[in-house]
Amino acid sequence: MAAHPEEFAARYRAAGYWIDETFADFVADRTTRFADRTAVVGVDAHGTPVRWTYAELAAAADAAAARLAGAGVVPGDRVVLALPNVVEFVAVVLGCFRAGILPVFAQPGHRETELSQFCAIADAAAIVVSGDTDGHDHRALVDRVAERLRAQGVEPPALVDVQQWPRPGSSEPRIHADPAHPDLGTGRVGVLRRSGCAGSTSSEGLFAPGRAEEVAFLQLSGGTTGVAKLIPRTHADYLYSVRASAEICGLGEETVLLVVLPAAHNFAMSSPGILGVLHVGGTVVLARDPSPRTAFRLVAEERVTWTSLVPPLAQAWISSARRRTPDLSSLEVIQVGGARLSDAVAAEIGPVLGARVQQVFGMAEGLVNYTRLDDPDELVLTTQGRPISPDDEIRIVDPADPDEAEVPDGEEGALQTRGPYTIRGYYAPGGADDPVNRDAFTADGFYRTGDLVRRLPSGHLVVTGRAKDQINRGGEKVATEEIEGPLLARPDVLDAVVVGLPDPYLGERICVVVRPEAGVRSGPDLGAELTEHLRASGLATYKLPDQFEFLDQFPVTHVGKNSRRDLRRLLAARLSDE
Ligand code: J2J
Repeated sequence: MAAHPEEFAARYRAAGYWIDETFADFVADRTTRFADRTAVVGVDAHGTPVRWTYAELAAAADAAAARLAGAGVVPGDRVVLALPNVVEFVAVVLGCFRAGILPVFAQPGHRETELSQFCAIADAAAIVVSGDTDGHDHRALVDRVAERLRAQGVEPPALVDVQQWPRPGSSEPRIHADPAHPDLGTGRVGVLRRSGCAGSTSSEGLFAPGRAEEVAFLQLSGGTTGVAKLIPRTHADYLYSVRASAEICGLGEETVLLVVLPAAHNFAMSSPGILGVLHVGGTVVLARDPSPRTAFRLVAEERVTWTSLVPPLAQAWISSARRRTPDLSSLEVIQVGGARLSDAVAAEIGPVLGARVQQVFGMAEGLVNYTRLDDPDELVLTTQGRPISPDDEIRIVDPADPDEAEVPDGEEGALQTRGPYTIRGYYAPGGADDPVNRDAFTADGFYRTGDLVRRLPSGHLVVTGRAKDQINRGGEKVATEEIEGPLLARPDVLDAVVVGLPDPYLGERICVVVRPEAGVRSGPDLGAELTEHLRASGLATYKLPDQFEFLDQFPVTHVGKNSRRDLRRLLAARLSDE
């Protein structure tokens, strides 16, 4: 089960969800239509302030595409982007779209473990970083990625460092001037080279015919295993979610969006995000760091009307605003999503920050739920919203039932979904038959979200828990296996289990319960050594544990397939009680 079956595709076209617009068309149209309006405000990779009109953004995008071409990237290639919130990020994304290059949306916090997986799975032609960023040398990081890939027999990607580009505003090459790549900029490309899909032809089925229905980029899955999963989103499906999101949120030319979350995250890109704002001719303001101080300054200076936060940031804004009474008078809506917002914090946002709350429960695989701006307070403050589309199909099943029978109305169950902008399969070498796809999708094409929810008669969903081996640390998703794997490889660790413990600020914090080998001294020193080991193994910074616990024995579980999951639950329950 990979591409949407024709019967569904036909329905989505007939309903007007899937239209014949590619991202190349989108960029060309909006940057022309809104040419003189302000598109992007932020800083460049050197920290210099930049303001771009839509016309200037188009020029910057063309220049970025030309630089990728100069690095040997051709239409149809995948390019891993691991950039912070700098204006070059927007230029590179739109440049890729114009050129028919497929971005792979990584994060600047990713390290060689993640980046080498993305490069290998996507067979990336280049990796784009901002050299010296936030205290980390990303050029050296790319060297380490290349080393790992070579060791696996994979050709390493070209390094593209936006810090080595001319400053925005200086004269730039135009992509049409590159005779080596006559297709660049025409938008007439975007078909994946078959060799590109990890050397396999069996994933052909992931790509539907017709340009707008081809894959436009790869998003990242939060992940539930040690193996990264890439999410192939098509022009048609994603642009539908962007248009519908902009409409639900009532965005217009006057919208000024402050992007505080990592710009490449699906929330920041599309719910309604950067693309939703560019769709309507509004202004995107990029915050280089997520601190309330920076955000409050930008809100006041740029008269920001709209922003998106994860719950810990919403809390940070509330406590900061109580201390310094910033001018947030322009702010109309604060969206909160990515992790469960507590009802108590939700109720404080309006009174303290003076903006309306919108809860957003979304996933890079597709489905996005919003509370609507005219929903009664009760729903806005206590639910995570309802789906974008009338054709988003929701199924809530018994997580303990192997046949996945639906639970009675209103009861808690595991959420499965299918619809016009939800994928039918990950971008995997084995295509539909790949194990990641067999586990994550039902035979009839529903995506198993791993979330436990309850549905109200209004259709609003309440997220009540999770049935996947993942920790949601304030919106950042970490698969338990990613941390356990490198620890289990150590001779002084007999066993290690990662559990999420309730945390008043993060929602959940990462705790590793370790059974040391006999005779090994446990304690803070061992904890620090294990953290160092994880860092040295090349794991993303945000996945490093918050806490270690050492036990001589683990509680006993029933032997069986899910025993490790049960063990996690037992340990989490035991540690939370303490
Ligand atoms: C509880 N859990 C939530 C919420 C996401 C918009 C907003 C968020 C994401 C995102 C996104 C939650 N309450 N309000 O892509 O477009 C958890 C669920 C879900 C997983 C998806 C968007 N909002 N979650 O967070 O792909 O567990 O997308 O399945 O990063 O985050 O994570 P991700």
